[in-house]
Amino acid sequence: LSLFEGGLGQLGVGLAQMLREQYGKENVILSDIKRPPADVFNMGPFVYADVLDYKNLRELVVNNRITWLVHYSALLSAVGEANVTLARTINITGLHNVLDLALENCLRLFVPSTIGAFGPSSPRDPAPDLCIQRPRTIYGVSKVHGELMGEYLHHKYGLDFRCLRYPGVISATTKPGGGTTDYAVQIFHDALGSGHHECYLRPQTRLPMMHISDCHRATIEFMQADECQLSLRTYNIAAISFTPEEVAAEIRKHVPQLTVTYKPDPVRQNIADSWPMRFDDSNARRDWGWKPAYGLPELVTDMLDRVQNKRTNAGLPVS
Ligand code: VAH
Repeated sequence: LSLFEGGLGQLGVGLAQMLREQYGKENVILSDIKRPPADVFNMGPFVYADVLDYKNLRELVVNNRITWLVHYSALLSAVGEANVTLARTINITGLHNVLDLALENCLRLFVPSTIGAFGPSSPRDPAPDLCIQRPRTIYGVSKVHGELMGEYLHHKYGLDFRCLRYPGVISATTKPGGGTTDYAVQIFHDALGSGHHECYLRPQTRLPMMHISDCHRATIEFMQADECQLSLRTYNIAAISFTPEEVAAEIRKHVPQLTVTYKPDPVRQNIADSWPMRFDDSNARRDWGWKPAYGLPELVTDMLDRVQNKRTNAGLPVS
């Protein structure tokens, strides 16, 4: 039985849906501190859970005989830089609550990390699993701390801690959470809406990215891997790596009228310039068979279809 907290962010609902298809609706509990939309509420069990309220989390784990915890609560890169104290509290104190809970109840724990766990002194093209990590955001610092704490508790107490460093995740029906890669979602909505995208990164800013379906499948395959397969507890996973001008050019093959202007936002440009341009995920491919399905053409085709469907269902004009 798994409990997701931070379940109403960009990733929680879709992953819960996939796990429910495999393990049954009642065996996956989604939680967050916000009221869920009706369709999410009707999808399966949803409860209130605040990652800062240890007693609330412990009651949920005990009363529902939870065995897996998926920890999706975090403030992402850009929003964290605007709320450093809150980001430190949620991303570090919240993480420690989840780690203590996992130890106390012998839970298996999945915690995502990110390309943001690397910094300007890390190898950038590609960044391997094991290298210098001196990130320059509170988000990145908190995620490196999460990796180190999880691995320490695994080696000292045998905690089944599992962590994947996600690239920027591209989704059609859920909003990204205020990060630096969010432009790569917005550009699809703009292409089919106004036809114009104002990009807050420079045209040649290369970042690792991944279709949300690949992200969910990687997470499930990793959670299902036998422990004896894992030579690491934290893995990079990669799929594609593109720049704003490359994704715009690919979209224009379907939406020729798309125009893009570039107005770099210093905060997010500096963050992006400190992150890897590509990931080396050879350990994930070798240890537990990771293999992405969506390249850039497939991602663009799928995203345009899904965003167009979403616009049609919302009664918006076809561009
Ligand atoms: C961010 N989308 O931009 C998140 C993610 C890899 C990027 O961590 O902060």
